[in-house]
Amino acid sequence: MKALALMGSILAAGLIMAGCADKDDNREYKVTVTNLTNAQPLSPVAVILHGKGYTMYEIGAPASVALERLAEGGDNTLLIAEAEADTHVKEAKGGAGAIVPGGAESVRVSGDGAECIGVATMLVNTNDAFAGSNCIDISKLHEGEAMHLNVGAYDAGTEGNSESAATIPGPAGGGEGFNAARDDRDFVAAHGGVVTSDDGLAASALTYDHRWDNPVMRIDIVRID
Ligand SMILES: [Ca+2]
Ligand SMILES: [Ca+2]
Repeated sequence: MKALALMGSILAAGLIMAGCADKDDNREYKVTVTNLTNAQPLSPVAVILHGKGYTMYEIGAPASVALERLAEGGDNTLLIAEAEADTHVKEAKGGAGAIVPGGAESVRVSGDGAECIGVATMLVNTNDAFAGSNCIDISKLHEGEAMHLNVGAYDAGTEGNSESAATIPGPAGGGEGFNAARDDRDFVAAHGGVVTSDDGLAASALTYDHRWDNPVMRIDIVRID
């Protein structure tokens, strides 16, 4: 009986501890990004846990310089640094490296009171195509629950889609990344896709392999705490 009583008190203590953990406001999410393209490596992702007061980009509005740097050169550092300095952002993290076609990477972010997860990455064999979502609503995701969505490609609108080798930083071109000039329509919009040399754009460094059908990326989110 004594042993049983002791077990009972240990069990009770365990439940109380679990109860305390549930009241902890810190929430942790595992965000897995999967590259669904045929020949478009994705640049190191930016994953941002934030409230609705923060906006990474807006369809129809000019891209920030930070997004321009990511979309033209695959460089997420300014985007992450600016997000970290924003009071509406709980945590901003970069991926470990490029994600090859068919590959995936997981990034964990945590904080309390966030409503959204934002994700952005460049399709590196393009001028300024990126994929992502400004605000994936995670406010109703309970601990242990998962959600996923597929996303298409956007054109940052900050570089003309010449497809020339000199302007494509990915392995298909080996050319320039970010350039401060804005020789495009200067607003973010859905990407119409690449033309490629196989479809008559003689100066294009791209071929049929580099085309994509949307979606280009899958995002899986699991709330783990
Ligand atoms: Ca463009
Ligand atoms: Ca530019």
